[in-house]
Amino acid sequence: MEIRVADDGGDEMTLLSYNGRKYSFWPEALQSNPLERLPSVEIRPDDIIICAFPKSGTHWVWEIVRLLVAGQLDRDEVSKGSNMMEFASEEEYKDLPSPRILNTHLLFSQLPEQVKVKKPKILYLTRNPKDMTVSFYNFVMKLPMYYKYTGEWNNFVRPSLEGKFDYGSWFDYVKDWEEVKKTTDVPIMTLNYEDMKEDVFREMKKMQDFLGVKRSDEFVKEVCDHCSFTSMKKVKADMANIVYRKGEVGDWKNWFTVAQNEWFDQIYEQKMKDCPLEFRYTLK
Ligand code: PPS
Repeated sequence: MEIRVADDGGDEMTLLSYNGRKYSFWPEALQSNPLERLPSVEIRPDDIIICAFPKSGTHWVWEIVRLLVAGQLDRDEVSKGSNMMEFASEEEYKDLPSPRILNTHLLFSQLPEQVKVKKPKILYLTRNPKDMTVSFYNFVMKLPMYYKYTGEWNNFVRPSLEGKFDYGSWFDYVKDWEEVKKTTDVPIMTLNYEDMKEDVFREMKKMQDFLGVKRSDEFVKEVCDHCSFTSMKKVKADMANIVYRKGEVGDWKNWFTVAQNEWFDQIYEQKMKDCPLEFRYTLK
């Protein structure tokens, strides 16, 4: 169902509501909603699933994993979008060659039921919530045909972090994954955007160990370069100005006012008091 949700200034955005949760809106979903079919989607044991809250660097990790697994730097423009679990059609799921590199912003409990049985490898990615929120705001503003939103940053921050918009609350999302990691026997590796910005080569070596892929250091370095922000912005022409905005740690300082920052720190303390997750908001 198509819904309109207001920010703190009364400006509304269009979203998709399904089973009590909110998703990014796209008109085709009103005809055939892939989310309805998702629980029964067939999973293959060699699937790799990248899970992240929106704007955490999913495109970056997806491209790295795609190239690491392929073992070659092809320049084919495969779109991450057609491998996105909540949007993929039945045909797209079936037609993707193994190993499929799937990606999603859904919770673990929303993934296909076969995930628990087939135990595909999951790469779970996090990013500091201040930069994530800035990235989210800019993304929404760049897609007026879907979100139909023209609100101000000042009116966006609070409702966004309180979970009013698509995919709900970042806090609930990361806390849910922390619980899942404690209980499931599905293999999950946690990645973090700031760690990747600090040393992507180091993080890629960990990724390939987890995925059971062995590539030479030279190749891993080539993938690092191929997947740098500048290179991806150039190559991924279709999404260049929408997804590849700044690619930095700490841009939130250009957006959060002192008051918003104080409010955020207070909310973080309150919501995360039982969850020992820590994030870096700047890199030295
Ligand atoms: S989406 O649409 O939710 O799947 O977006 P997602 O890919 O998760 O996150 C988009 C942000 O990731 C940044 N990005 C990168 N950073 C560093 N290096 C590379 N190669 C890279 N590719 C994407 C992208 O710029 C978005 O962050 P912001 O802060 O908006 O620039």
